[in-house]
Amino acid sequence: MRVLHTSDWHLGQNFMGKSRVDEHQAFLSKLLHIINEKQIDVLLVSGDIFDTGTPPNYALELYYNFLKELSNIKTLLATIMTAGNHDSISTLKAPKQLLEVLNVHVITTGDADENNIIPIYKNEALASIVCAVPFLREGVIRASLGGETISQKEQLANSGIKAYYENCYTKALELKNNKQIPIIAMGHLTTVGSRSSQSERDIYIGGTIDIGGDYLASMFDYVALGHLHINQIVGNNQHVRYSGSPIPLSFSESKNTQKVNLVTFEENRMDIEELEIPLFRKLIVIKGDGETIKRELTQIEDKNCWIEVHIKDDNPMAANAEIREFASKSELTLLALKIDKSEKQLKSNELQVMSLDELSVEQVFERRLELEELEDKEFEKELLLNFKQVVSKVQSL
Ligand SMILES: [Mn+2]
Repeated sequence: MRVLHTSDWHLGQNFMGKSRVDEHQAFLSKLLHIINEKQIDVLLVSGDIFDTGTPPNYALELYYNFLKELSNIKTLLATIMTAGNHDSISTLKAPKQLLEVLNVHVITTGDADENNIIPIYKNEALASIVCAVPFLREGVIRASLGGETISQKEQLANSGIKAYYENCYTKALELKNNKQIPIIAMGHLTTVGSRSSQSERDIYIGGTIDIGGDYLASMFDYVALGHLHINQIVGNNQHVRYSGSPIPLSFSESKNTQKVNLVTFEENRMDIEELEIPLFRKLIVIKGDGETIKRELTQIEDKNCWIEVHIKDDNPMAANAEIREFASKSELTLLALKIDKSEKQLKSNELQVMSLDELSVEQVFERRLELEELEDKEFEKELLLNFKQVVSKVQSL
């Protein structure tokens, strides 16, 4: 029994105005290759299939074309996909019944209507059971518990998630009926002892939900997690793992190695292998003064890469202009240019140069308003208030 575990594809991600379609295409081709070559029985995708609730059409096309290709692989018994916090329930759910025909199970909410305890049959014998747990939204968690107090909300969410997993495990045990087969769980959440990166949004506002790797480890034979983008083992539990995302999703992830996990169950043995996914495009972060950055830019031969620079220079305006000009001449793609204050500036605090992506929409307006040097402070307040109202109207469209 060979299981391939991946997650956090974020298809359709808009990366500072750039599309990731080529990178995703390269990854999905590689994935098909691995499934064929390693004769995978079950493919697990633990959430965040798409980057947003309304994925662009090219992302849907990628997804469906990939599923079509999967259906041509006769050795593959089943594909199980769960919704992550980025996914829209309705987008994933719409083709659910059609996909079942292709042995693709899509689990979106994990509520009572969805049968998320999935038996896998190989040569007509029960070979494994997968508890396909998606990102658990509040309603589903609350349904597995009674009562609620605001101060204990976080604790309740924790016990709600625990209760949910216990429930799944009990159902799986019944189905297992004392056979010697592995029970696998999927999940989309943070767990104790795991590392995170900048591009993962907190699951719940105001705190960290943490049901702990040890807890999951005590029940299941393998836990295929998603949500954190770095491939990792949770604490000391070799069989509780994050696959990580197959492409770096932010510049903060540029130093990660992208992987998928291959889990092999044989007799009573389990073997886990991390398979590296080659980078289609490199993300590069360069920090330093104008001269240092220019020097490092000269050394970049791969014109396909995307670059973020952090300028720490006594004359950031000049450095900024020089670096931009240099990058465009050398046909390098500079996606973000940030200005860090140099020691000298921190002392004198004279000129403050900031890049737009460090400021909120309101801050930009406030800065602009300052330039007007208005005498009438009430009028200024009124302008700001009107502006905020317009912004919130635009954002709610
Ligand atoms: Mn994610």
